[in-house]
Amino acid sequence: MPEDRPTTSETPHRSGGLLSNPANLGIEGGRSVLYLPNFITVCCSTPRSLPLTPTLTSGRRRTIFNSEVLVQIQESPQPKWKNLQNRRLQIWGGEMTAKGTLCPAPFPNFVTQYPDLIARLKATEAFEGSPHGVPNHIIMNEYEAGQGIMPHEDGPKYHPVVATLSLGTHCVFHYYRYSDDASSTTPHGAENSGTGRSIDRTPVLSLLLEPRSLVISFGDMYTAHLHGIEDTFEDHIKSPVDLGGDSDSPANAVHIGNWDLLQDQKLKEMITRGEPLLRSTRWSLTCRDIPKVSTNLQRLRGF
Ligand SMILES: O=C(O)CCC(=O)C(=O)O
Repeated sequence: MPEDRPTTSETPHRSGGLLSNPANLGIEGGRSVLYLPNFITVCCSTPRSLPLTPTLTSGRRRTIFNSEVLVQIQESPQPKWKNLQNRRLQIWGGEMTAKGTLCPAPFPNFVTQYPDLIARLKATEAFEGSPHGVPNHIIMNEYEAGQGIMPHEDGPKYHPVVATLSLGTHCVFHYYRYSDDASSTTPHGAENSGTGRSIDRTPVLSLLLEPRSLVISFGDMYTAHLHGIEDTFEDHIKSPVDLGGDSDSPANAVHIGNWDLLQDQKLKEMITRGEPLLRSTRWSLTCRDIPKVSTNLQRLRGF
């Protein structure tokens, strides 16, 4: 088996802000990943700009409209969505050309103002070494229960730091390594792995991403690993608490590397009881900095 040693030296700046709090750095194995629970607080989770109409406060829609950002996402017109085979997405901040140049467009107000997502991402200092010091591009993916994203790398067109905000339901996020073993295959094909190399089906790290949490991947976890989410309707998590008897984790349960950082007691209790976590809709905001930006378009658009 080829070695897959974590490299902790390739960290982004950690001189202050959120990253200076050791509690935020507790990912098992010292991987180049940060997990920040409750990155968007409950105060940003109440729809503020829309009236609480009966539609918004009733049933399933109330569950969906549990954040200011989600209100805006749900209100966005159909043409803003790109439909893929297994999910749909929106691109904020402008389109990237095939050669990796961003044709910039202003972010929607709801990611710059309330909540002030870009300022909060700047405060993490994860983007301090990036060309613009902040993300200038966001892909917002919407996954229904049963949908996921195949293992892939984000690639060299972005500065090698990616911050992902999770909204809606939880998910289990896997990091994979390439394998030299020809018999290894990807768990469910490879999306944009771009290399034709085989992938070790056993994740090097799996994280439970709670709603409103942020995960930041950098260093070798960005440049030399892949990440993906299985297309499943429920997640079985291995409980680190052994209660014996019926509460044993099932055989397919996943070991997660961020148990000690989890904040959602209800989720933790379900895992401890050996219960599966049922997925519903999840929205993720994948925030990155594209170094090459088209200045011509910037001039034409007057910013
Ligand atoms: O939805 C996620 O958490 C991951 C999204 C992702 O990997 C991507 O957009 O490249």
